[in-house]
Amino acid sequence: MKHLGFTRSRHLPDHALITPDTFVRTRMAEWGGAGIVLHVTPVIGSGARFVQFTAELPAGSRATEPLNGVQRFVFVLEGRVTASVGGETRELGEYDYLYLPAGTPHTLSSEDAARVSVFEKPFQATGDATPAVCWGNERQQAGTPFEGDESVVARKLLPDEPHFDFMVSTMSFAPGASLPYTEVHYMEHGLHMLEGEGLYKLGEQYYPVQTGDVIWMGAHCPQWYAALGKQWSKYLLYKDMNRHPL
Ligand code: UGY
Ligand code: MN
Repeated sequence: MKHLGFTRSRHLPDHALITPDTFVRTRMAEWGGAGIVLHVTPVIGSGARFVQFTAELPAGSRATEPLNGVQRFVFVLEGRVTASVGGETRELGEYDYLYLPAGTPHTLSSEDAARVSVFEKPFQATGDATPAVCWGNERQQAGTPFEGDESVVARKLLPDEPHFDFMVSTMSFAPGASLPYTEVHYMEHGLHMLEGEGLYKLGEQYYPVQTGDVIWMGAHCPQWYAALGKQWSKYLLYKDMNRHPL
């Protein structure tokens, strides 16, 4: 559908829909030769407090930790990635993920081409416990019905503890299922459509969305989703949590 400048991508002050036909790659020093598609940054719309990007790792690539003070969450979309943290090395495959607290030296390398979705956020310390490294696989997480609806399943990928200042979860929807109401909240979202298709209401607009699309929802952006098609749809969702806004 890339002709005469047409795209489904939209960039507004409180939300953005970013479709793969508009992805543009850059490099980042700590990602070696990887192609980085920066989706959500502090300069999007009226501003975001986190960063979301897709890293396209070529065969033989190697990445290291972000700037000091920044946490990283990595989710494998495709291929295999070798992660080394604190003397431990593990192979990550599709839907495996890894959370790295701020200031955790690590490497992420790939023998063959791989694609990962990454969220990064400066850590807001509370004086209480600090988060530890977390490994997991999305498909092994127990799902819970979202607000009591069995046709909408939420899976939390990080511990639901107050010392974490963000959560990454997945939301899965049976065809025809929807969020129970239009949400309006202070917390921001970064979203990656992993499976299926649906209709996303952002602000006053309704957007058809499908696998591969990325969405940014700024603070207080009205949001609602309904699944279309014949299969369950699923999205990966970042949300800041557990901190006073001031
Ligand atoms: O909990 C949430 O904020 C989530 N239901 N939002 C969303 O899916 N847009
Ligand atoms: Mn929400």
